[in-house]
Amino acid sequence: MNKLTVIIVALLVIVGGFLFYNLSQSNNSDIVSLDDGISAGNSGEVFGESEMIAETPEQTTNPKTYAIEIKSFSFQNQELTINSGDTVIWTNMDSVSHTITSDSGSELNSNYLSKSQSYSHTFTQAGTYDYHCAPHPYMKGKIIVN
Ligand SMILES: [Cu+2]
Repeated sequence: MNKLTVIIVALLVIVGGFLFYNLSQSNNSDIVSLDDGISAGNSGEVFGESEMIAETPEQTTNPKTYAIEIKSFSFQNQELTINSGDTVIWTNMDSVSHTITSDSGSELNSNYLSKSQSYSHTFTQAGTYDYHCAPHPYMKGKIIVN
């Protein structure tokens, strides 16, 4: 009975030490990721965050989402510079329908957006993306992806 108790206590100490070691490792990788330049965000889930970084070490910045309003027959940000992986959401504020349509190619190809409808697109390749509104070709916009 006494020996069994000693063995159980010993096992608990070993398991506890192992868990503490892993916790230290997690904290270390978290600090490294901050040094890599990850923009400060919510760090509520330390375990989840370090797991994600461990699986995708090539990802060094958090993707961002940008909003562009279409108002008075105009794209409110006529030129916007973003990073690869970022998402842009266009929202039509006019009563007239508009589109987001690439000048060349088919990267941007929205349906007709009626009032308060949105179109979103995630850019995964660096480049300059010129676009217009199909029924109003004088409405112009440009997304620069770094
Ligand atoms: Cu339009």
